[in-house]
Amino acid sequence: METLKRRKFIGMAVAAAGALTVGSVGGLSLNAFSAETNDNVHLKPFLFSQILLPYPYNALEPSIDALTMEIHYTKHHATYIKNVNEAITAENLSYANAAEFFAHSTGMSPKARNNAGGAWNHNFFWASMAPSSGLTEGKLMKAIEGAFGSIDTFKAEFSKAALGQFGSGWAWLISDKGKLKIVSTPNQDNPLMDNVSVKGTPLLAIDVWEHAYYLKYQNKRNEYITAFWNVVNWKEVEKRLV
Ligand code: MN3
Repeated sequence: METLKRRKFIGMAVAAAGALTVGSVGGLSLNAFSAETNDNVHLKPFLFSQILLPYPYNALEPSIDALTMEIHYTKHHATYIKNVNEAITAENLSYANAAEFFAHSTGMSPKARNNAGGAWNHNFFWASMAPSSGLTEGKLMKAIEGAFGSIDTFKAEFSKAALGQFGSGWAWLISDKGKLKIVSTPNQDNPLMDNVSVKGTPLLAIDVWEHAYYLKYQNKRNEYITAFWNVVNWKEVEKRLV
């Protein structure tokens, strides 16, 4: 018993000494960190990365064909990611995240801005779709009905914006300080960029560049937009509504 107590005491003493050592080391590294911060040490800048496609290339058939998905993801999107990260390095762009990056898009080089938009927009677009769709009762349906009157009216107005976007671009459902709005943007611009006329939190997007539909739908953008409604990931859209 006596031996056990002594051992226990020794063990505690070692633990206490260990704690003290750790504390000292912690104190030292904290001081070192403060010094680094004061010297304005360059932090690693935010780089864009491509999300893993949340479903196989053929998962959205027949609405979106597998070959279009594969080329769109592996060629178009991958290239935007590669190019924006090249621009970030070459131009020494140092932002903490995508939101901060886009808040400074005015004055950026076309390479940085366009490819950043392409990188982010496609990640958002892939996650906006799913093999099985279906909008059920909930806060999203309420918000859409409140803003547009009905789901059908919303779909009609969103489709009109997508169809009416001249040339390449995107149509978006956004929340502008809690108010739902439909906007469209040219090229790879998005509603997070400080240069766009109506900014807001993106909730849903459709890519209306020809590369998004031409293999299957050719010039019939309207048929692609109609098919898009079959694969909208409403659960994801609802999650984005805060
Ligand atoms: Mn695209």
